[in-house]
Amino acid sequence: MGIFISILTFNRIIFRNKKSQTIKDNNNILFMGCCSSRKNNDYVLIIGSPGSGKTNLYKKLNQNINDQFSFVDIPAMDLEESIENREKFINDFQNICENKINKKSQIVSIVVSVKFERTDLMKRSLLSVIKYFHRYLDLIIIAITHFDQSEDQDEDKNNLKQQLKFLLKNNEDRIVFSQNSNQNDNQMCENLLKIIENVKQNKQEPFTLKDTIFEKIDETQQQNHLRDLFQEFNNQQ
Ligand SMILES: Nc1nc2c(ncn2[C@@H]2O[C@H](COP(=O)(O)OP(=O)(O)OP(=O)(O)O)[C@@H](O)[C@H]2O)c(=O)[nH]1
Ligand SMILES: [Mg+2]
Repeated sequence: MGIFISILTFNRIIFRNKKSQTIKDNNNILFMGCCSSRKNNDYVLIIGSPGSGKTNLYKKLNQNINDQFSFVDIPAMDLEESIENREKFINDFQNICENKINKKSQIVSIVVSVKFERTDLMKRSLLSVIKYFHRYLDLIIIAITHFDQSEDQDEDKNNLKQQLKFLLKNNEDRIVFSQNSNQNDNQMCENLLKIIENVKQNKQEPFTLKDTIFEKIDETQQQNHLRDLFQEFNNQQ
């Protein structure tokens, strides 16, 4: 079993190596995510499943929120679809974050967008994203998009807050509702802004890729890992 897991890890490292080589060979043309060109160094990532309303939300935030935060529209997260998608997302995400996290700037919050639909489907979509950030649950804010499709907004708001708060350490205050109607945009953005400020103030530790599946394995680590693997393999012979 130990060997099996090790071989899987080994394959993953090789695969990732190949991928980064290809990217390098392509004259460093990397997808960097869409990011507001503000001077502010506090970044807020917008992540979510394909078609969950990330770009729409990103545009609303840029129109309505002044210079406090810089938003980043992260490519769709669909890590279970195929190994190619997964590896591509990991590479892109590493590059985006490496670019954003430095001495002067930090990622203060992660907004996870989810489309308003059947609650079990929303839970599944949210879990498929949030599970990769379990170390940073305190930074997560849920944005429920397409809320114009709700027939009873007050009731749905209450129900969803109760049903989804388990993803936010029971803090239902970190859920916002977004819809296609200009008159509500300002209110929604102001609301979200207050939540982001709160999250930033209560932040325990800075966001890094360490101990997430997005952590970059450095060359020495890879070499050591390979050496250990071969040694283990030879000992079995
Ligand atoms: N009715 C309604 N439509 C929305 C809302 N938000 C987004 N849409 C529509 O849903 C579709 C997908 O929205 P996007 O913002 O492009 O979603 P995305 O998550 O960026 O999509 P990908 O980047 O492809 O993963 C678009 O046609 C939007 O116009 C909303 O709140 N209400
Ligand atoms: Mg998009």
